[in-house]
Amino acid sequence: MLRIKALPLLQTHISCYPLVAQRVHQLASIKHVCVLAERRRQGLLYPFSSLEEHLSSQVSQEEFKIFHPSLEELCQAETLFTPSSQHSIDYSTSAVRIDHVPLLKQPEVCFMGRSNVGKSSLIRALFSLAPEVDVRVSKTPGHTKKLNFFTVGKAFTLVDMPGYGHNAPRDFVEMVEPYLQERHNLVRTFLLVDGGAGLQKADLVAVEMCEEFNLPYVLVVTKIDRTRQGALLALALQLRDFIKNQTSMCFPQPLLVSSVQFSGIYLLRCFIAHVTGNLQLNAKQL
Ligand SMILES: Nc1nc2c(ncn2[C@@H]2O[C@H](COP(=O)(O)OP(=O)(O)O)[C@@H](O)[C@H]2O)c(=O)[nH]1
Ligand SMILES: [Mg+2]
Repeated sequence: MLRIKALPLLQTHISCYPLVAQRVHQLASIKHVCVLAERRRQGLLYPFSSLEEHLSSQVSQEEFKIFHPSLEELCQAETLFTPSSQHSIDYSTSAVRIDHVPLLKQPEVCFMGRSNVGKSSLIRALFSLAPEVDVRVSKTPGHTKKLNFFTVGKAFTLVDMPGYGHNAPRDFVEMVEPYLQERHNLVRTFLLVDGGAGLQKADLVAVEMCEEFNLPYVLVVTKIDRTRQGALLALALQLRDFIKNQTSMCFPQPLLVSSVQFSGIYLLRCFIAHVTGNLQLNAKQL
């Protein structure tokens, strides 16, 4: 028999949204994080804080705190991800050809990464306060080459890009490349990197493409719950140096997330709220 006490992170409750009784992750909302003990709370809200204690005081942590909004700002960002009668969050459409991409005015962010990097899981976690949003997961990873569009009220659109693999850059030609090149309302690209695998050849091809097209992008390290802290810290430092020395369009701070434990999800929501122009921050952050 399962003992609920032994599985606190998997505990869920039924949402109060009227039509469908979907499951909502226990930590979907920041208010559930705020009641946790300090150390755990900090680790969920600002994942780098769990790593910094392993860092020698001689090593600069500056780049990991460039984007460091207050708790209040994280809460404000959450309202954007919370549906209401005036603010619906929905899967909108999919485009299998570039000329099927919908014309939209609102700012857009897109998520790209290798198949299996945790893209769908991350988008689900971001939208976990709107559990009826259908984040489609392809049964055959990397097989469906389509762009999925999600609308967040009138505030912004989020695009789930087709996963790529060993065939990159060939994988990019039909959809990814033309989309990135032509999308005028695209304000930020999130490039996901598997925390266990680190930067792979296909990721480097994606980095090159963002650089070539002059697109502002951010590296997001996924599945951080799976990686030992020492290895994760080494990866975070390696990515920081990589960004500093080999890129010009990449945000200097890699963001760390776990869609299972929900670490970094609140910070990423806040980052999206800010770059789409929906949240002013007190301190100059970006
Ligand atoms: N432990 C852990 N597993 C994850 C996480 N995110 C995704 N996964 C797993 O990684 C696999 C691929 O995830 P998915 O979201 O389908 O990746 P996608 O192909 O990039 O959309 C699935 O088995 C997920 O359960 C995470 O944050 N932590
Ligand atoms: Mg997917």
